[in-house]
Amino acid sequence: MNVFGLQIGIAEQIPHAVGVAWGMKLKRAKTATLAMFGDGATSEGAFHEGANFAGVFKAPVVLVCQNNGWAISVPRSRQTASETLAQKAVAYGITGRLVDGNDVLAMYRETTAALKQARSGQGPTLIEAVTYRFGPHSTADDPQRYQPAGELTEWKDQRDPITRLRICLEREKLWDETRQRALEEELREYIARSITTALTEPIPAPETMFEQVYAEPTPILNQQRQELLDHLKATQKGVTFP
Ligand SMILES: Cc1ncc(C[n+]2csc(CCOP(=O)(O)OP(=O)(O)O)c2C)c(N)n1
Repeated sequence: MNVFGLQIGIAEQIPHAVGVAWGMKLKRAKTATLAMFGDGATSEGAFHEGANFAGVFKAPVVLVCQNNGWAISVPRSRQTASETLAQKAVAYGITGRLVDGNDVLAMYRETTAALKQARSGQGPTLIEAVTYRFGPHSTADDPQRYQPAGELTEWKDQRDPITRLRICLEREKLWDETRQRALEEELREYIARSITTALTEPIPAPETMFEQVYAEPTPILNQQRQELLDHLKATQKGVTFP
């Protein structure tokens, strides 16, 4: 699939994307990598190390910062004193682009251009996509405790990217209510079918979580794998679906 697993440590995916991009450059493959991260990630060391490395080695990478205004309860204003996040690109000698992240066509144009630039050996780009978080960060989060009243409503009512694209397409006579309803029905069925398929997948053996962590498992990893197998055997516990 050429897609990396999700990173839990904020910004860790950035050096990975830069490293893979540099590796592909060394192999003379005309390709590029793309990493996405939030505004909070720009305060992490991994972002700065990745961006610096990308600039020095002209790695074919596109860094897309989804600035949704919040890193859980930390507002963008407390994240950095920089006027924009895109301007951080200047210090690393890479292209910076400040884009309306709720404008689908603008994002498509800028991302395509950045990928083309990267693939043709012209260097990396940092795109700041300005947007807004439409829901809580997680099920443990309650934005009402920190979000200024009315801010979310303003973004939702006036800048929802899906509504904006729909209005644009309808104006161009490329979309209408009938097609919208048909698409929604098709997608509802697709999602229901996908959930059924996923739920009928066999449950993987617990020890498979140790696979594909490293090319060669480390002694500690092997030891932990054995401990898990012994534990499962001792407790006779099978794995049950939640
Ligand atoms: C290094 C690190 N510190 C803290 C956390 C806990 N944490 C998970 S998500 C998050 C906020 C992320 O905000 P942002 O980077 O803006 O991305 P968003 O979730 O808003 O897209 C935090 C602090 C973590 N996963 N990794």
